[in-house]
Amino acid sequence: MKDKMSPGILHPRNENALRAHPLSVVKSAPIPMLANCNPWLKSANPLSPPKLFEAAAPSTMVRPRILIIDDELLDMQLIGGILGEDYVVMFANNGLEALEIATIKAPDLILLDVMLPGMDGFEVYQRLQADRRTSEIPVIFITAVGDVAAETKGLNLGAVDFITKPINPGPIKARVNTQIRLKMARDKFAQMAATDGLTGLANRSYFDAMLAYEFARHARSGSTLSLILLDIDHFKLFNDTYGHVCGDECLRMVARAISGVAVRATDFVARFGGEEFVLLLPETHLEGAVTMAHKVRKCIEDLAIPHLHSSNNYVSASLGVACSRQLAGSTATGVVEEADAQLYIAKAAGRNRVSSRPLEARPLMQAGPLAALK
Ligand code: GH3
Ligand code: MG
Ligand code: MG
Repeated sequence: MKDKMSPGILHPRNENALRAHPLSVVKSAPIPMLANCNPWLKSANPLSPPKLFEAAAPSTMVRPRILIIDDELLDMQLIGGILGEDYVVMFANNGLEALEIATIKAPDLILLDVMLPGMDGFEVYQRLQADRRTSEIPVIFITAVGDVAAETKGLNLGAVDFITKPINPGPIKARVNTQIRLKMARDKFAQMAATDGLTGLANRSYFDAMLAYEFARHARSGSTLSLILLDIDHFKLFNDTYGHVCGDECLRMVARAISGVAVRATDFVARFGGEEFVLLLPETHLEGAVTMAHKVRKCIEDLAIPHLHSSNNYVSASLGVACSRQLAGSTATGVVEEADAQLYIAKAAGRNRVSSRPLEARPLMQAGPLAALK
């Protein structure tokens, strides 16, 4: 049997004073870098995928990636040699190949020769711009020395800089380093804007973008999307009893527990607000989502965080589950509202439980009043 932390450690002397809690001596673990915590693209367009974390945050974890697009082998080798020490260098010798590599490998910077056979550098640039997966990648044009018209055109199109042939190691390194530093700073900012500072999970605005994107994707493909809304039970009393510092640590532990259960690459966990969390489960039917919700509930119970005012003396959570298939004419907001309604039922039924409507009862709920606002 699991050795649970004893609630007996609680402070006995003054009922009004904050009680000592085992968590108050727990040193907070560093906020984990969660695989599904993706910094998010500027766009609110639901058809535009929020950018993958992996693609956008190479800063300290891996070396930045640079794609060199040039049809002259010697130049490519020369530039590759200059940059290869500090960066992961990839090559393409024509426009089509370049577009493919840029889409798949998400480089941090592209060096693009203006003079290419077939599709020239300007056209490659315009195609990169037109695709949301590549439009944020900074591009430096490579032009022939003295080709002012090409430099002007490139900069007017939106290139961040240009370098000239014949290649000089000093200037090229300096210009590339500057652009990479700027890219890293932008990525870091995007990551921070999408992350909840306390738990390290995705934050609410990032969740909203993911929900819109996943919902649109599922509507197009006709597949199933499920959602779990989770609320910690009697958390106000937890704070009142043990203090907000313990409350914060409790939220971090719960966040880690949820992330430990949602391990599929497509599962997405976010802090919905306060002591509420949300799991977005693409390609998942109601039954699968309910099974997942039970696992999450148990994991939180198994943390065995003492809570004097909880029915079993430990921190627990209630969970509401909804599935896009259950809703007639469902909307993204409608799925959240259904999960919220189920969460309310779980609370009313005694907390520390999972609630969902049976599938047979569909259509279960029309899109709620908020859906009309969207
Ligand atoms: P219920 O079981 O019905 O959900 O009751 P509850 O007490 O959990 O719900 P209520 O909405 O009354 O209280 C939520 C509490 O969550 C109040 C608020 O102080 C606390 N809370 C929200 N965000 C944070 C946070 O970031 N840190 C801490 N420590 N507490 C938080
Ligand atoms: Mg709440
Ligand atoms: Mg609560």
